[in-house]
Amino acid sequence: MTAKSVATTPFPDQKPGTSGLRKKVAVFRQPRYVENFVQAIFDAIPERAGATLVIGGDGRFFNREVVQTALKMAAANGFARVLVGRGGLLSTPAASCVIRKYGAIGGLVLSASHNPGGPDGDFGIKFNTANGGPAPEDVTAAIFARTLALTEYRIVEAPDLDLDAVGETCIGAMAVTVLDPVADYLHLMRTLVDFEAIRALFAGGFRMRFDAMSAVTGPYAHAILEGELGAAPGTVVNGTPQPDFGGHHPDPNPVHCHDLYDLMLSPDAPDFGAASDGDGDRNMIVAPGLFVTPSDSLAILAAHAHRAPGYAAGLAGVARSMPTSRAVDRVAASLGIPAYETPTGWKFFGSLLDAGLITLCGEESAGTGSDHVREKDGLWAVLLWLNVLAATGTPARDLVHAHWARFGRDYYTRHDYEEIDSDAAKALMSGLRAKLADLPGQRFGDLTVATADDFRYVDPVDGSVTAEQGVRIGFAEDARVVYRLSGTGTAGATLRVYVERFEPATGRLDRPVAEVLASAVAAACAIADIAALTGRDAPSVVT
Ligand code: VG1
Ligand code: CO
Repeated sequence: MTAKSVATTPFPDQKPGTSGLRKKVAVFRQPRYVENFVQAIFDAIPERAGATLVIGGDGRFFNREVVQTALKMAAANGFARVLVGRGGLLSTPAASCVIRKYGAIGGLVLSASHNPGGPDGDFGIKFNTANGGPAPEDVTAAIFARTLALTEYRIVEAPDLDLDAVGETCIGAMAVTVLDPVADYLHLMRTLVDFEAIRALFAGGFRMRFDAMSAVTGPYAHAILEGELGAAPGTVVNGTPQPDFGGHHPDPNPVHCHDLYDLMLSPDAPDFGAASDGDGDRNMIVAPGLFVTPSDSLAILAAHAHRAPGYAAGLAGVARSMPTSRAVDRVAASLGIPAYETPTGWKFFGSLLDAGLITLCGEESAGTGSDHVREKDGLWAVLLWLNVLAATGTPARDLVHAHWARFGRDYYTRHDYEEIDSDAAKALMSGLRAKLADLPGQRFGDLTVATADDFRYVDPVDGSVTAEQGVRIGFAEDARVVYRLSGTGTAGATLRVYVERFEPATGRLDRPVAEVLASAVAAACAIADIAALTGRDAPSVVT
């Protein structure tokens, strides 16, 4: 079996975004498109000869074809071994786990996460480095630069491998191990959370629903929740991964996961509801009658993590992305540990986790994680919640209310304006940046602007600087608005507007979120002139 070089020419649009390269499936299916990007990644790994690579994806349409292509290219590029999940499946956190456990040099994670799948949906390829985390900015910049200079890619001519049976095989001199995608992840979870306590909880009649949204978490949730922990059969719904996610948008929020949300808000609600996204790194938590915002979930887990065996020694520190509410900062202050604020995207947590500065971290976009892997981890968050519920014996809803009664409540909402014109979006952001200096002191309804800036991050570990990470407006009344453009969309631009307002523990903690935030939302629209510049008088999605 010989490797051959195939002549190619660059594609100009292979710049990785917030989380890898994401495009419509039709873009990825252009001849040489996948090959070019994979070759550019491999060229960015100078030490690849003799190394181990991990390959896996969320099972969406085109996953199998890209796995086969990547395997043949890995063989032609000198890797000694590839670990691939059975059926080409690995959830994003499981891929991170496998990279770290087996000392791989990195991995290809094939996913467009929460974006829809199927032939008309999205596909994505992300490179994770040896720490198991998304490649940092300097690596993605090198990959992009390489995509613009490619003249050839390398591949072996070989028949497709059978990926549906666990075991050892090879392509030429390269060994290929087909792994059970769940096993290593399950072992790791056993070391972090108290399976015995959660088993006792379920044995005592605790009822839960987990919606896997026809995506990759299904097999993990079936095996762990129903298999290991004894949750009643039927606890996991939509548990079989589908290439098109059953036609749904696998984004675990009250809008796209409304079946679960509606159930949890109905009189028939079980004790706990949770869901995960396309690639298994996001989580939604819903208590009976109460959606738990991801920002609150992070704060609550930080306050109670010591109840789980993996975190019994306490937390070194915590981090959140800038648009995430400050709820976790309040917990950190009470624990006397540092709280870091990073740009959006999990890659920015990597250096803090590697340096041991933080133990838990999260984002407002339903991402929660810890130092156990270098990705956010949906099912892990659910298991940690179950551990906390078992250890405290407190119903989920009461736990949230008790948290607010102690720390106050950060009322929070995010408004997304999807698929707006790219030039209009850029004009809106540059218009905002141009008036930052004039905003302080201006009044909008009952709010007065106190601060206005564009978030610039200096990584405390390696000193790297990332600028223009979102415009943030702080109000004297302890409210905040943040604007940024999405880096994961595949059509036009998406404007995200993040709005929050703090109510101290002594204040009113159970008001409707929309009511509390109405004036801040109005200020956000007025300051950025959203309706005039985007032609939209309402957001497409409110979470
Ligand atoms: C979004 C979220 C961000 C998250 C990213 C990847 O990015 O806002 O918090 O890290 O998706 O998550 P953006 O640039 O579209 O706002 V996932 O589950 O899509 O890998
Ligand atoms: Co995801």
